[in-house]
Amino acid sequence: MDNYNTKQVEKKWQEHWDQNKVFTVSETTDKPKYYVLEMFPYPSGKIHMGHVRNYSIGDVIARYKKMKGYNVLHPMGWDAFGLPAENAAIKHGIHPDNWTTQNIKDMKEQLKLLGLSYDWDREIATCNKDYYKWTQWLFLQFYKNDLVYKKESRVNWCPSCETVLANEQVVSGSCERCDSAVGKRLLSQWYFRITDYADKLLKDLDALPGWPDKVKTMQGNWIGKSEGAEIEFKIDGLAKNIKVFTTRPDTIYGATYMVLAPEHALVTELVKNTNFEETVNEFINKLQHVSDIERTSADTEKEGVFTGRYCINPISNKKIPIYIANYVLADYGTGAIMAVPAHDQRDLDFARKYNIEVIPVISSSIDGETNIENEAYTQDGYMVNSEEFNNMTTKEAFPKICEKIESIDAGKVTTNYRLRDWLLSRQRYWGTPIPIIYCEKCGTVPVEEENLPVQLPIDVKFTGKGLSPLTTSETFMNAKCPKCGIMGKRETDTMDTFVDSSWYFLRYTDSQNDKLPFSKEKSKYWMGVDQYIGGVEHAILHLLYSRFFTKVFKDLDLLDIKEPFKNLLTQGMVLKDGAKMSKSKGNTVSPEEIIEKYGADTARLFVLFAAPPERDLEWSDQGVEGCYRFLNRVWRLVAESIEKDLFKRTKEDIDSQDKELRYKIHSTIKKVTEDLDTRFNFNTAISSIMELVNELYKYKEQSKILDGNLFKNGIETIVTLIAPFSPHIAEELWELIGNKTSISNLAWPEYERDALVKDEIEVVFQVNGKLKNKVNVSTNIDKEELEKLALQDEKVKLAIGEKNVIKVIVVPKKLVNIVIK
Ligand code: ANZ
Ligand code: ZN
Repeated sequence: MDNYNTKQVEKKWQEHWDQNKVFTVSETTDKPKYYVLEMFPYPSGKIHMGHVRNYSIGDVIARYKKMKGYNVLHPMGWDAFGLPAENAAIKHGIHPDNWTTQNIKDMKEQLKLLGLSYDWDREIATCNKDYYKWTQWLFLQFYKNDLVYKKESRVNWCPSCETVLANEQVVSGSCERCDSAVGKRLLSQWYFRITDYADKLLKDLDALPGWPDKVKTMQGNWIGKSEGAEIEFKIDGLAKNIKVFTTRPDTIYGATYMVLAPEHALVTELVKNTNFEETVNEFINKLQHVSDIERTSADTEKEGVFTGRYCINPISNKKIPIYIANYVLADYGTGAIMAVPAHDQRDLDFARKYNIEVIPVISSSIDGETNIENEAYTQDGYMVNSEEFNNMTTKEAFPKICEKIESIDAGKVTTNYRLRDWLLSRQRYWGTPIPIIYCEKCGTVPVEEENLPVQLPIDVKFTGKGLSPLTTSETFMNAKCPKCGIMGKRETDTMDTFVDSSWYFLRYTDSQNDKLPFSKEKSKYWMGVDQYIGGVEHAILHLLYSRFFTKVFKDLDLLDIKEPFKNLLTQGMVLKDGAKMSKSKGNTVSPEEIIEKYGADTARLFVLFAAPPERDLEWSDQGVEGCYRFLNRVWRLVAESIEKDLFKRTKEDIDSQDKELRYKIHSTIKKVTEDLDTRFNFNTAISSIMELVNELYKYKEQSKILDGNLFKNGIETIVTLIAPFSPHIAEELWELIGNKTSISNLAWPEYERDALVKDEIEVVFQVNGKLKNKVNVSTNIDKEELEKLALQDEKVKLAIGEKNVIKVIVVPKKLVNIVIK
């Protein structure tokens, strides 16, 4: 038999899987379904080790579940719209379409080298017309149901990408993509009404036991539900009220000033034609270019100016000054707060700076001790300085004060969310065009469904400056109004690529459908995704948006489920020398080179063996070498067995070595099955397979007479168990052993219970608690016999010597301890 030739073996089986459509699936089956999905890649042109890890994890699960008898859907596609293609166009003059198509082709070839069990017939690319047509169609359904709207607002603007960004794409004040400082601009933009679903998105996190807690916590914090009250304060000398949002109505007697966000609609009116107008306007201008994140960061100094106005606390009737300040944001709550410096640190910092009164209204003890210096008291406690509410606990006072506020018509209990509506429009070319036409007569008019897709034109100029490149295309810009027929102008913004990726998992269930984005029947059969795998960097945006889309689709009767992903696995990063592999750090290892040198089976085995999937994985050349040696060792074991015809050897009686081996075979099946089933402990599964390989070598070399049947069973077990991890070599060895069916279509082995019952067990003999010997005894041995055996043991006898036996303690099946003196 030949040596292990990775290239030959891997090519042969990749072609075999392709030609025989081994991983093509349909709904017509009597098996239970299993949908395993890895987050689809952006087609940058080259796969990296992070991809190899992500897809290897998915592939083990897919192949294992198939062998376990499931009808497995395992698809792959391309998140193909986005900025890099457009930047390449600007820089190198290549059309984004050509650039993307070529990259997809290249990356697909690289993925194929890994031998992943994808149903390539379902491949999608979000930049293809037959995909984005349906993204547009879905947009129209949102539009019809008032779930998408256009509004003018101050939005995050990246000066370098020349586009707006969603809040989610601003990372500590900088653009997520290019790291430039993000500013604010007043623009008219499209929004999805995701806030309508805030409560559902939060509540249903409880229905996701298969998600990591940390991801659920992150989503929960992002949605940011706060329960509190809206309270109206009358403005002194102006027939207007200011509404504040507070989570602490119980502190209302301690409100010593009021703060409006500088952008609050009432600010201009408050200071108009007063001495304060100038300073207030100056302050507003100064803040214009400071991002919200900077403004509210804990280490930013609290700053503000007095408006010259006062308002009246509706409960205490106290007159308090009105300020504007950097730390109050326009688009949270009502954009105004009652400031309680004694019990809120931000307010205290501000009050100390501007010499504003501090009134404690909560004490940590019932006797009314309060002492506020520079640290606010933010815990619960007992009410003080609060008239009829004094001496109540804060918990008791909270609802009572709310009741009072409601009874005098000064406000109501409310819930507030940190989540904002999702800004989806981008001033970019390489994205899904928004199917809207602006007509002078009819206003904003949606494109009719039968006229979809609104195609991206080819005749655009990429200058990298100014408006969306779509404005440079005459053919695109001018379009007839669907309502009245006169010439109108098309919307030139395109959609955020997160829109494309919020429903791709549904398209896979029905990727050829030309009547609908997906049919109800097919999505009903396959959804939800049984196992979703991807990076934790998508813990908020992508997952939240996909959940939102799924819930909307259910409400629009397009779908039957309320959550898209039943189980989520967030894989760790691939590190080299302790840092995340990245081009900029220059510490990458090329998957292609590793495959070239060792083969895909080794590459896969290494990334699965080196760490549990959720943990970070440190790259190790020795580790890769080790996996390669292991596969060679398996290969040689099979090769020798075939050459020496070992499987044909027969044996009359089974001896203890046979029994041991049989035990090992079946306990390995049990262990690997459990590791794959419940915990995805691929690394420990692989190490138990390695142990079994060692045992078989030992058996081959040391057994007096080799039992050919048992030995073959051991070898076949190894080959079957490694199939999900290193499928090419498994297929090849399986065939060499003489099997006709592809191992990919084989059933996963079941362990035999009786093989796991050892009829001999090891017991320990001790003298005065010290270990003297370990012996194997029959499981049926009784107490007296065990005691006799211990006392006759040579090593025990030696330890007793001339001394007297005082007592013998027997723990059946475990130990005998002999006490001597
Ligand atoms: C009075 C008060 C007293 C407050 C106290 C807190 C502690 P979360 O939990 O994040 O919802 N707030 C309200 N709107 C704001 C805005 N637009 N910009 C900045 N701060 C704002 O926090 C709600 C609390 O944050 C509110 O409750 C309000 O301050 C402040 F001892 O009101 B509180
Ligand atoms: Zn019209």
